Amino acid sequence: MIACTRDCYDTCVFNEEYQPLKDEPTFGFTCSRGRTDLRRNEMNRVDSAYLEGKQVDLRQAISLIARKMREVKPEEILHVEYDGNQGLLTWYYPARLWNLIGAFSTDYSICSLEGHEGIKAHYGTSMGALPEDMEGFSSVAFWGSEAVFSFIHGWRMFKDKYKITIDVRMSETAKRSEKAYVIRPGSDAHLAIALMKIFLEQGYAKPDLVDLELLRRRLDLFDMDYLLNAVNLEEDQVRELADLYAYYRPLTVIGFAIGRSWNGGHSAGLISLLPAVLGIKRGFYYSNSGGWGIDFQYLRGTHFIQPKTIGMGEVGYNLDRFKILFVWNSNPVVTLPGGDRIREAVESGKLFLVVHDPFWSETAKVANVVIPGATFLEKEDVVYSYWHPYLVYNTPIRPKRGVTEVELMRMISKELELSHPLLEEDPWDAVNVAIRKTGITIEELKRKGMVKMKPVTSPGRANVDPFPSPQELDLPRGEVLVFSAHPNYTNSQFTEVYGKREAVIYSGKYEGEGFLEGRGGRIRVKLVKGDLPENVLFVYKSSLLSEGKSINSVLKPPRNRFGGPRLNDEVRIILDPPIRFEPDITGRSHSST
Ligand SMILES: Nc1nc2c(c(=O)[nH]1)N[C@H]1C(S)=C(S)[C@@H](COP(=O)(O)OP(=O)(O)OC[C@H]3O[C@@H](n4cnc5c(=O)[nH]c(N)nc54)[C@H](O)[C@@H]3O)O[C@H]1N2
Ligand SMILES: Nc1nc2c(c(=O)[nH]1)N[C@H]1C(S)=C(S)[C@@H](COP(=O)(O)OP(=O)(O)OC[C@H]3O[C@@H](n4cnc5c(=O)[nH]c(N)nc54)[C@H](O)[C@@H]3O)O[C@H]1N2
Ligand code: SF4
Ligand SMILES: [Mo]
Repeated sequence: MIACTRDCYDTCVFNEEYQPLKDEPTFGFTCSRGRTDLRRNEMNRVDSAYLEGKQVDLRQAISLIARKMREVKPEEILHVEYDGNQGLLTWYYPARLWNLIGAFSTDYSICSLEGHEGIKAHYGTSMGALPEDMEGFSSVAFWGSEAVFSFIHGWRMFKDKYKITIDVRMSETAKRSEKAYVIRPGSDAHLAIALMKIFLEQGYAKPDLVDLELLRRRLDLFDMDYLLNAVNLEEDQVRELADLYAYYRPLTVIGFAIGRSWNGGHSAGLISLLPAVLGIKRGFYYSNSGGWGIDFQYLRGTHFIQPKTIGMGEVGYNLDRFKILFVWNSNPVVTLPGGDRIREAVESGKLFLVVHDPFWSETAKVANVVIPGATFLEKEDVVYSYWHPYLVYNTPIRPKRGVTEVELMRMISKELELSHPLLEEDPWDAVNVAIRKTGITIEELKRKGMVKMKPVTSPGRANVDPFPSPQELDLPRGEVLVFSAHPNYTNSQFTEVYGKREAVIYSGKYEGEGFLEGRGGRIRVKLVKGDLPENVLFVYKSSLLSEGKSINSVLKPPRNRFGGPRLNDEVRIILDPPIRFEPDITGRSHSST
């Protein structure tokens, strides 16, 4: 058995012939990436170790890495890794080496941290509905989620049910839903508050899961007109949505975009309260990763030593603090704000960059040292999902190429003559300890291939507080750049199969070429006019590169309430050549673009 390890809700499970399992959670179908993985596995691979662009022996590369590490202070080393592969031995366990030596870590906040914290603040857990709970719902509200592309099995579950979408544009999910509400970017907290006010006023609210008296006091601080103005909907529309919520009692799917938007954690938390106010138990779903009881801290060794951390949104702007950057399982030159500055720091000789990746990512291409990685089809690992409850033991179905993360960690430790129980613990023993709370042993998992976990936490009663005050909520004034998944790519991956896509900014008002300007700088971009609100600019998060520079090079995201970066930030478009106004035949002026 083998699970797709990509950062994806679905975590599809396949048999040895790489056919998607007929049973849950995969139901015999997968996405375009899943269908091409075997072919992709032979493309664009890093085939040996490289030093300054030249093939070298792996041992030579390792000894250079160790020598460089000896020359600097531990806190001048930063390791950046993310969810390129969700395996416990690929993503988590190898961080032990870096944590033990006292290197800087990121806070892993680029994607979902903010929303997790926002929801946890009310429920003590961010664990939401399981697939089996979802089956019991007759309706769904996709809130800031392009589920048609990003969550294909979740979407399939609700395809024939009543679907409501709340987005800042007519997304594909919105178009295929029975009802869609297009609101002002970042005004989700305001909308959730307005809905709660109507739930109380109309007698829809139930006291089973929340303290309604306290909630009423918090809600009284908000004026309905102010809320309606903020969300940019008519009162009738918000009342209609409240009625639909009370009637259909939908499962609320909270997309990760919510945490990366204005009022991020507040919005995620307040949206997650809606089902509780209606008395719906486990009525939301965000990400279940924190609910299985997998001890990620143990795997990373952070139960033993707490590393100093830097915000993932801030890495690109703080490179002068570091002399060595060690990257695996992520492609920060493209995907992190200011990530292009990594390339500049390497080229100017200020930063020594080591990348471990099976593929020639944009970050690998600019690295001083590249170490070839093995793909998930080529190594043993344990894989969990942030949606379904199945834990999978991955058996390789292709011959191994390159080195695994565990092997690399071991080689570097050995070269540095490091010895510590955390480094010497057998990785399978470490996994066994880390999954103890799930009640599953590694022995059982290896034998069965796939085992169903029982969550260790479940959202019960919800705390009304921390409820934001009107002063704590803010709204963008200008145009906001928003992102979503593309069906053929996972973040920056799969260009070897589906081609490189130049960034295109879709806008409600601009067409042509110009500059995209944000807090971090400006780049030249192509603009295409589409059906979008005036204040929304949209780009697929898999086509971030414009003339070789990532859209992330203009983003310098402020931190949201719980520290997550606000990627969906305000930006400006400067048309170049600028719009010319010419009189038209009616004598009024019109724009030529
Ligand atoms: N502006 C903007 N920026 C964004 C986003 C956005 O919406 N807007 N989205 C953000 C989000 S949601 C996320 S999750 C991040 C994702 O950011 P990244 O984690 O950088 O995502 P990927 O592009 O998927 O890069 C994963 C890398 O891991 C490598 N990889 C795959 N398997 C393995 C393996 O087994 N071992 C090793 N060593 N490497 C492997 C892949 O080849 C690839 O280079 O990007 C974020 N960046
Ligand atoms: N095919 C495919 N699937 C993927 C991925 C992929 O790259 N490709 N990536 C995976 C990863 S890493 C992630 S994080 C998820 C992402 O899952 P997605 O569903 O792609 O993205 P999100 O960023 O959660 O949500 C995107 C939606 O939120 C809307 N939005 C933006 N700002 C706001 C706002 O302020 N309010 C509201 N209500 N809506 C807003 C956008 O218009 C967009 O339609 O998907 C995962 N699945
Ligand atoms: S990327 Fe997602 S939908 Fe596609 S095969 Fe992997 S887990 Fe399944
Ligand atoms: Mo993500």
